[in-house]
Amino acid sequence: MAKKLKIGITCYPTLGGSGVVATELGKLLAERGHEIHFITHSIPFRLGHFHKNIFFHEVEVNDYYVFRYPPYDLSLASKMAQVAKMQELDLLHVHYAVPHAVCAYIAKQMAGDGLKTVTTLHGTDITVLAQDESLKDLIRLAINESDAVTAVSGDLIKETRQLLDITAPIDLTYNFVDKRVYYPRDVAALRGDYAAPHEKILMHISNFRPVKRVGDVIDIFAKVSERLPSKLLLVGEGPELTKIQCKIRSMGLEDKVHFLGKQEDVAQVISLADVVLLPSEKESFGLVSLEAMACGVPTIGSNAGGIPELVTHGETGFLSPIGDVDGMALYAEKLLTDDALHDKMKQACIHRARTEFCNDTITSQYESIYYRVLGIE
Ligand code: GMT
Repeated sequence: MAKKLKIGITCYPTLGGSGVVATELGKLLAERGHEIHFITHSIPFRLGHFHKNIFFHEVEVNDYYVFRYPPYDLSLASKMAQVAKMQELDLLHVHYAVPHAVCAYIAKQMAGDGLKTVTTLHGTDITVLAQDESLKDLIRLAINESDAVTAVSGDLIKETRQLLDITAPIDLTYNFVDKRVYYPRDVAALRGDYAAPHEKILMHISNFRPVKRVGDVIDIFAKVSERLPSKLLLVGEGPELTKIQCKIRSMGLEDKVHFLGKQEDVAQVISLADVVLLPSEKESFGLVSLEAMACGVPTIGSNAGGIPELVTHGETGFLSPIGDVDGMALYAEKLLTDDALHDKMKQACIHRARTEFCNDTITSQYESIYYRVLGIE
């Protein structure tokens, strides 16, 4: 039997797909008997129930009055090293390069070479932050000093190599969904709260940041709703939300759009949708689209970044160039007016999510990376 490991995990615990992936991975590894130590500023929001193999170590920041910016990164690095020594961790697995991979590098200097580090790149840590000249060299150093680096799509691997001249191997570890949680839920009783029986439901879920192009979501929906009785459900919140609310009002769509805000039970919410819209400007993977896929909901979106590795055009959704709202609206209309096509895509979505992006497969991939860096066959 392979050795059970002691693994420290650091991520953004309260937001974003990277935090979700890190937390879910930690839970799955704990189920396999590994001891998981989350080292973050807050308890990860998807952590859920007590598990005997999961521990949480809170990073407390020193906010002495001379600091204009309390140094979270230094406190994190120091906590990582402390936990590594006290708990005799085998490795640290950090999600999102900035600052986590840099902190892991410092922690390794403090804890000693026996501590291995694995960095998972999630997207904007490369596609946005590595474009910033003030961070670029630091991100390159942190990547080069990691014992293994993984990225969530082939496209992100390509972009990392191009932007940072990285030549070391980068493992591909796609995002995954837990098929025990993400499956088509029976939401017949709920659906009536949002749409009449003859209306279709389009949905968008995101952090409402500019890269998500939520304005395109509204434009696509406006075109679809002219031709087809339909409702739009917007889930999540973020900096663009107020602008989007104003746009909806100025287009006279307020009676057709529901804002659901942040939701915990994403599988239940997504199961309400007939289609999910993801017209992003940048998207290294698009976890929400995978969550939808697992619940039998096709995606219509852009072909940005890693989305085409997830959504097979014509089989599990339709993709158009970034900004092509006319094309996306036409695809939505085609899908939503053809029940046979919708049903075929729904089945293809469930099959693809359960086979290609299944929790068991991807957890095993991460496990083999850990054993590889530790020199355990
Ligand atoms: O911008 C976001 O959507 C948040 C960001 C994050 O750090 O959580 O998401 C990134 O990581 C996700 C998990 O790997 C990916 O599914 C998202 O595609 C990626 N976002 C972008 O690349 C914009």
